Amino acid sequence: RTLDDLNACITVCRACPRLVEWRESVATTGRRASFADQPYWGRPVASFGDPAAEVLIVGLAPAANGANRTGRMFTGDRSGDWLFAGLFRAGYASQPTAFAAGDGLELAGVRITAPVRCAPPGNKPTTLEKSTCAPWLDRELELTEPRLRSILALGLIGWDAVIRAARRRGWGVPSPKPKFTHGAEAALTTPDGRSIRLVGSYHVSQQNTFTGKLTEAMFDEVLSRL
Ligand code: DU
Ligand code: SF4
Repeated sequence: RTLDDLNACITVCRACPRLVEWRESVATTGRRASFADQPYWGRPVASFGDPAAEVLIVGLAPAANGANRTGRMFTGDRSGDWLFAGLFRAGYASQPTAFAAGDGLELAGVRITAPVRCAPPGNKPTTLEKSTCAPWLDRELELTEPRLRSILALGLIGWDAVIRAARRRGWGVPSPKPKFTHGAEAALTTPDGRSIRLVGSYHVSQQNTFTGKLTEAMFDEVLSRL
């Protein structure tokens, strides 16, 4: 199995009834007026980026009118505009903008994934939905582990999902459990003794970037540690 096989499997997953309903209803009758003439993806969103990445970015879940529309992680909303601009400044992205799957954007050294692959109502997945989707993240870690050097968790949900997945994979996780905050760092250890650096950042959502809770300088500093 390759990362492409994994992505193919993910995009046809229907394991969470509430999320299947929501992702599809947004994509049909619930489109935002400004996108009403566009096709919506309306399915689970696959990981995006470099299959040989040394850095894995773990977000939260697709946005209803962002990745649930364009079919690509963080593509087509303000969070993504802000994230990809940062990845471009750091040299990971081939261009600073992202608007659709065919826009030419490529990531080098970075792969973007999420602990929940379907857009949840109010951006809030339930505990059951997080645990139902967790095996996809486990497989992502398994397949990227050989080259992985660091993981950037965007927000508390991503941070917790990575720690849980790391434990399930048999990685060493510091005890007590490392706490999430912006700039938090924890050393995870693979079974073959390699250290993987987990770094936390406030999520790149508008709530944080419009209010100045997360500034470009703060984000650039975190990216520089990956
Ligand atoms: O398998 P585990 O990592 O020990 O997680 C226990 C249980 O809680 C599992 O069903 C996942 C779920 N879970 C989660 O994955 N993420 C959360 O934020 C909260 C609960
Ligand atoms: Fe499947 Fe994950 Fe979507 Fe649930 S959230 S339907 S587990 S891809």
